[in-house]
Amino acid sequence: MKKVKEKKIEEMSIDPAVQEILQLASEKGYETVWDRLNSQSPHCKFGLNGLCCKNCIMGPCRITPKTTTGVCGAEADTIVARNIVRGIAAGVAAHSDHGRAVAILLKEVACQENKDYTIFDTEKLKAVATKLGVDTDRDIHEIAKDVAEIALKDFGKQDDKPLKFLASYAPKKRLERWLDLEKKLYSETDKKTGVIPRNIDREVADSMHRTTMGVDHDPLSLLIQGVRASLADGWGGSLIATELQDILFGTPRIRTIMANLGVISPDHINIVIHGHEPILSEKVVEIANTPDMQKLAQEYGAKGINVVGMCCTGNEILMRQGVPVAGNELHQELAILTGAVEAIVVDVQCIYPALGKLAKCFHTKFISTSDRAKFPGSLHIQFEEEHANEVAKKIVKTAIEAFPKRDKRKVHIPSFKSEAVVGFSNEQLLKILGGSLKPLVDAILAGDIKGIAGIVGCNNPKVKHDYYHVTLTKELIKRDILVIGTGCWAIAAAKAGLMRIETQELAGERLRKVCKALNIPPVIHMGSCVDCSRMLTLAGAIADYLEADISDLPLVGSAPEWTTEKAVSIGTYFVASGVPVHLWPAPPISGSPKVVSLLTQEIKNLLGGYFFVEEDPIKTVDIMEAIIQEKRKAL
Ligand code: SF4
Ligand code: MSK
Repeated sequence: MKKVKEKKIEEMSIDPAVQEILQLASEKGYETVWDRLNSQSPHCKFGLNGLCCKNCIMGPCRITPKTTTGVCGAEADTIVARNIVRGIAAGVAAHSDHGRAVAILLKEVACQENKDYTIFDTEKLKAVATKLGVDTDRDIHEIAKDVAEIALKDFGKQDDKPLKFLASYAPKKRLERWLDLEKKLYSETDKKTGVIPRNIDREVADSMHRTTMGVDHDPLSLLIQGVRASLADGWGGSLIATELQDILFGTPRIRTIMANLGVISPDHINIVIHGHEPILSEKVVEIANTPDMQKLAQEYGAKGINVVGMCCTGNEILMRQGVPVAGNELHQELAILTGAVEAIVVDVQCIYPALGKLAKCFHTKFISTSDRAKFPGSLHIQFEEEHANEVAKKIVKTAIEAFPKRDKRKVHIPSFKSEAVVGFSNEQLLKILGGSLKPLVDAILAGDIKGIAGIVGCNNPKVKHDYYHVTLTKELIKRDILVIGTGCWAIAAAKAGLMRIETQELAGERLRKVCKALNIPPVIHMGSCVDCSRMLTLAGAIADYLEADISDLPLVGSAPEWTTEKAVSIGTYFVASGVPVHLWPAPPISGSPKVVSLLTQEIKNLLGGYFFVEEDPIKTVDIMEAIIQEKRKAL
């Protein structure tokens, strides 16, 4: 196979801290994700086009112009649709399992079976309870128990009614549209099918069931189930995770943090927390900051303990505790390569198994903590919520004990770090707006805010790291389009300095005026991947305020450097909620013109949202602006 040309370091990332460490890795011979991508390239075309099926052992089957069906007779359309639905189901499962863990913890705290955590934000608890129709004129623990039970029921109920969280949070016109679509689908297909999720786990199971060999072969029916599963994520599992985490750990409020590898301290014991679930990271931050642990760190010769975040668990503790963030997805190996990390502590999702081998080249302890996520080469310290304080202490002590083994000759910490204003929960936004959405809606109606773009998702070494995130963001604000977002995009924007108040100067005149009046940057950090639900509920609130549907609003979405199956689920639930969504790299569907047409065109008539694919970020913004202008005509 033809070997691909190795990329130059400046083609790999726009981040100077990343370039500096990649230079070091290249000189010292450490392998990174970019090297492994190079070894895997060029990728198999069947996989890239979605034309490979291994759903039964008569296969694996590949579709070519000569062999147009698999052994069972499945055609390209079926195979491509099945593959994408399986990806969505995996993404839904990941986000929703996260939400389930939080719901279980809330119930344990409510029943006072777990004393290591408390109900931190009673105001948020009452707000969530009111939305769900729970009586709030009672003891706080009783309210929390009912809220947790409703959440858990959304994972396990067996009736066909909509998820309670979806029914309570989705805007009125959107709910009506989904119900109308169900009626249409019932009559047209004469069979029970629909887009409204009934039970989060069931939608994952249904998606897996119908994509096994010999079940559902109709691409539309398959994709409709993909939509239903994705909605069980956005208006179900992810929403539950966000809302209940706010109750347990506090609703984010505005604060200033620092972002990039420069937050790693040469004099402190550095603990990087990476993954997704704040249940673990909140505790590690809390315990590391206790006088006992700080004193112990000093006894070992360090100035103290410096906890920093990475990826979405980084976003969680940054939003709630102001913990600095060392980077996004592609920084995880680079943090170890600074030689100054005593422990990289991980829970679930987006963690490269390569960390095990790399950590062994340094004094770094690679600590896994979830029974769901074990890694070759990791030190496993099982996190148990009921003994959270004890386990967190053990983790922090393990990091402290690694400090004397740090090899000073290997320490190389790039100095780059940027300030960022973060913590924009919907509650905070509302507060900034004076308690009502009116100023925001008025600014949209007047055209001072031309539209809102939500950017989400990962990094992907196939594209220049952070380049798409940053270019898209700068170009959008220049055109008076407010940018909000989550996940690794949010960290990219923070590192690039785009979340500073001074970024107002990069915005178009009209957007700048609004941001100055509100004293906010034009680039808004809304949290972790599950917090995409904050963007959904914000869109829903604007829609309800205007008595409109989300699809009537000048909103667009993008996942311009996406990697994970979770991003497919996120993109799909935004489309299913009425928002056009841009993707780059292209998803693996090009092997079926039928599926491409369903997801980029026909779905628009069904749900109002649709996907589009574009590599060039400026052309992408042209398309986004055209969509926004079109929607504005009907406002
Ligand atoms: Fe091949 Fe059909 Fe089995 Fe897929 S399900 S591997 S297409 S025989
Ligand atoms: S962490 S899902 S790489 S955004 Fe949520 Fe980043 Fe994507 Fe993971």
